[in-house]
Amino acid sequence: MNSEDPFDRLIKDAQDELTDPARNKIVRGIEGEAPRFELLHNALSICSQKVRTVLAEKGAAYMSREMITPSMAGIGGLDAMADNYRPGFVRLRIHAAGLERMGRLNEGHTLRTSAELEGFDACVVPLLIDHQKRRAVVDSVAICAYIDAQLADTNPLVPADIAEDVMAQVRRVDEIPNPGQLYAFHEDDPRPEFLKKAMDGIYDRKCAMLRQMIDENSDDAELVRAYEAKFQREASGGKVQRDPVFLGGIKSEFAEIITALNAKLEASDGPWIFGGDFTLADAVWGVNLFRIHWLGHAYLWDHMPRVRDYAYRTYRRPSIWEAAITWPAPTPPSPHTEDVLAMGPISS
Ligand SMILES: N[C@@H](CCC(=O)N[C@@H](CS)C(=O)NCC(=O)O)C(=O)O
Repeated sequence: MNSEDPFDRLIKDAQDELTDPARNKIVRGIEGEAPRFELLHNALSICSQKVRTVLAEKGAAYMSREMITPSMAGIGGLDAMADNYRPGFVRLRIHAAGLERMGRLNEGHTLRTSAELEGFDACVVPLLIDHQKRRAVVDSVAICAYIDAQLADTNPLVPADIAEDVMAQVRRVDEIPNPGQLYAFHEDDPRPEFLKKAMDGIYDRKCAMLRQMIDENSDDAELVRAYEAKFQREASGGKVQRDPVFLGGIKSEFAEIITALNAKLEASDGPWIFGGDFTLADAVWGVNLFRIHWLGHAYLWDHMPRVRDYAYRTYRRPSIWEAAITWPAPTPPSPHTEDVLAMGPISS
């Protein structure tokens, strides 16, 4: 690493913000070898869980840098600045995104995280660094596809003959309004109590942190532009977090999403969405179904045994088990998924 090189400098600045040794560790490393990949991520973030799942499917070693996001701070009762708002991290994301994406910054919030639908958010996890190719990659859809393409010889998750169909499913999952379940206060809200507590007032806390970052970095126009957009986005999130009409729409959307998944599984001639082979579509569905389940919404597939069996099959896939379900971090267990934890993974 050369501290004069702009890319190395950006990486070093981001790394220097993440110094807690307990949150920096090498996963699947080989003694004496620096891993090719480095992941800046968070335990609870499903976008991070998808990327960790792909790395696990590939058996890839990586440097894991776990970051504290506002939700994580809320759950852990921490009064800390979110790592994903720190300048070094945000500058690295801006660099990775490039001019085109920075031209479409995300300023609204419809309680979803798809960059395709909402624009680019410079202040979120995950981010992958490929030290061999000297590239930083952002957005979980792009990162998952990138890892699969780079490690094409091991366990292909986007097989060439069905690549378009697999990626269409991956994008479909990316569009699911997950924050509409995680952050929002619905009628008959099934979320675990610790989560309701953590999410109460979260958008105000996010806005206060972003205001602080805007003030502290007023000499960097690009950074301020990214923070301002994020501030607008989080302020709009706060406006719909308890809006019963808006949330009614999200609830119906989830029911439609699961019905569509059921139809997709019905059309499959194997245990996975595209037949006998586990693909990236199954990896992202598994992670997302577990999140829905963990939040208390598995009733959505009570009358769809095909979805229920598929959900458990994905949970017990060793990669998902490791990357999303039992990833060691202060993510409290949910009463809704106690039965899953009692099961254990199944080797494929
Ligand atoms: N489209 C992005 C979305 C990333 C995203 O929204 N990450 C969330 C966690 S899943 C996050 O970092 N939230 C923290 C915040 O908004 O402060 C991706 O897929 O990587």
